[in-house]
Amino acid sequence: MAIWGCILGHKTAFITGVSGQDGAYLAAFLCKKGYKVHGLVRWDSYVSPMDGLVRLDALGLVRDEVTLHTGDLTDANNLNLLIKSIQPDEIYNLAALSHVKVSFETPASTFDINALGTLNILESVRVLGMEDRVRVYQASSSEIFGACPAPQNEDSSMNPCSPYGAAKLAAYHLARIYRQSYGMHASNGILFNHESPLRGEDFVTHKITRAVAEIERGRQEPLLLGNLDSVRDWGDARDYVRGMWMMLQQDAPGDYVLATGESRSVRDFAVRAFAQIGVELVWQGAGVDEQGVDRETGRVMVGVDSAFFRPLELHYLLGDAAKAKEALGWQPETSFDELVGQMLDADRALLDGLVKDGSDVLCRLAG
Ligand code: F7E
Repeated sequence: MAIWGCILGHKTAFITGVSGQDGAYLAAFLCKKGYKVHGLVRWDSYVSPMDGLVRLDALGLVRDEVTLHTGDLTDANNLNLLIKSIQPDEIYNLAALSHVKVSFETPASTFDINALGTLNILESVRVLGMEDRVRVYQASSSEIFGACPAPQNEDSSMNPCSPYGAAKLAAYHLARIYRQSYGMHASNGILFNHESPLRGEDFVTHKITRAVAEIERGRQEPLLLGNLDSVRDWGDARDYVRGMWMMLQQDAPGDYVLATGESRSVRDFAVRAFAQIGVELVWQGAGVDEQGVDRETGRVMVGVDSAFFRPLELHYLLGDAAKAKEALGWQPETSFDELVGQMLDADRALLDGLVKDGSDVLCRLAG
């Protein structure tokens, strides 16, 4: 099947974590390029099987374009059989426990999925003797840098400060070891934070835009956040999945940082999002007593809740993507303001019921 695919010019891709933000956008991107796309989804006892596939559904991909397989990254035999039957040209390992704070609560399963799961993919490719024909993308993360001073690039020291970051660093090294030991085309995409209307609402950006859209529609409770001074380099997930694909089109594998090179604090993000509904935030108080107040009305819009603090915080991330720009020709295309505006517009449309489930807006934004 793969041979015919090659003759016809169609490549086959296998995406783990296809139902997540990046998986859905990457699947849409590859389908547009003519790839045959297979995706790994974990079984879960949803009320409706579609509940776990909302992002793919929003991009119109569930029924026709993506072949879904039930499986689990921690089940090596399951992965072996799938990779053997799919015969992919490219594997994108995007499946992960991706919430840094949750990784402090479930460190063992985080390590199983994020580190051992990556090992299972690499080992499958090796034991199936496919290392000469399969290219592997490993979703690495700026969390591997931890406390390293900014800006961070491929040569920066890696001192993760979360179980998530430690597991991602182990996976990063495994990809390099398999590349060096077996000549495998395995590349690490060291991606800084990347957001979109499909971002889970427990990540700070979407939590903020959703709350702002709700406040615009009459919600009275303030938005409660954790560390307001944490700084991140926020880009657009749609730009970043393009970069993943570019890495696997290179003759040689490598490790690449993808980032915008611009950093902002959580506080800045909130200020920008509230500005879009005509609210100018001013800050009063300090620490857990700090509040973001509407300058005009004096109403409290943002408060601090220590429940959202992490046992150990990564304070400052700012990426230097010079290598990806030079070697891949990659550039982020969406500005920070466009990103905030698009996320807010998608939340507004969902809340207004302009679209049944956001599909129209999300498809338009899929790029
Ligand atoms: O937090 C602070 C929080 O959860 C960003 C994942 O995709 O990017 C993501 O990890 C910052 C942190 O993302 C709240 O303490 C304040 O400093 O949106 P986040 P993250 O932890 O940076 C990296 C690159 C990944 O690889 C990960 O998979 O915002 N913060 N208040 C808050 N964070 C959350 N979630 N909720 C708050 O209320």
